[in-house]
Amino acid sequence: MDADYRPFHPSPSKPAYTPPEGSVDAHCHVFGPADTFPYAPERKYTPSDAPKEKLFALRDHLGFSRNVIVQASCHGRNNDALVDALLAAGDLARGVAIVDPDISDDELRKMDKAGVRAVRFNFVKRLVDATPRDVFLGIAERVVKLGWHIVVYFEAPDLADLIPFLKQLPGIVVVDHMGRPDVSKGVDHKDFQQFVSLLAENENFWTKVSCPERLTIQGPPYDDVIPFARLLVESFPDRVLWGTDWPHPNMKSHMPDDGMLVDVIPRIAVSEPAQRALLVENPMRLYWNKNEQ
Ligand code: 0GY
Repeated sequence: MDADYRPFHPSPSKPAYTPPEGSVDAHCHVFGPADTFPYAPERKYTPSDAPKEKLFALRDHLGFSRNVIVQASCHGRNNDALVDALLAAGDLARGVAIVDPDISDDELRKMDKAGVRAVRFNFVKRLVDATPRDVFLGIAERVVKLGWHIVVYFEAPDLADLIPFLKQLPGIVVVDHMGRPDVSKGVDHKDFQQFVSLLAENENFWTKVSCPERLTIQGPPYDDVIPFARLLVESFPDRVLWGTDWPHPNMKSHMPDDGMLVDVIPRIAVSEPAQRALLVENPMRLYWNKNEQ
């Protein structure tokens, strides 16, 4: 683990909010353990191990039923830890992989069988070396044939440049962490409004209303992030997902208490139908191909 790396919270509180039956944590990771699943040589950070058993225990502790486990940059394009977790979880988890452009159809099929339903394209410069956009497009065209979708991670200043590329992607495109707005600028700022317009004008775009702990300037209980997430939930109720982002890689300011993150949910999805859509119906439709729980 890097010297300045913060491990996940050792004993998250029990949330006051009870998620609806069948809720999905749609953005979380597994890391290592490194002696079984070594970190990628090209990684930009070395986390503390965050194995599947800990993730599944957190899921139960928080009152969730399922996970969508997202491949993180520290494991590069080797999805073994992800696939191992998916196989252990059975029907209770789905996965988002990061793949090589020359991955074989056979390997893609194996991942599909294990529960992978998407690939992730990462544009965050501190996390990855750049991949040419035509390489990403080639991967996208292959995986949509399997019924998979695309997850993208970028930061707000890069959105304007990325929009033409994002619009070329086939199928559903899910944007991580609300496109990482600068919350000090407010929801009416042109940068966030550009993101809102992207979703308004392109019905294949979804977003995760996640990561208040990463976006906040004020800190917990994350009052400064609530208006951003709430606006998205209210504008696009059937295209939003929520996730813990456990084990919260690269947090510099503080390590969140996952119970407190769950307590943000009723502040961003105020009504019971909005909470059911966010936590159950939307992720079940996208990752389990089911209209209802
Ligand atoms: C997240 C956020 C981060 C890291 C990664 O792939 C990754 O390493 O996604 C980050 O550092 O912002 O969603 O886990």
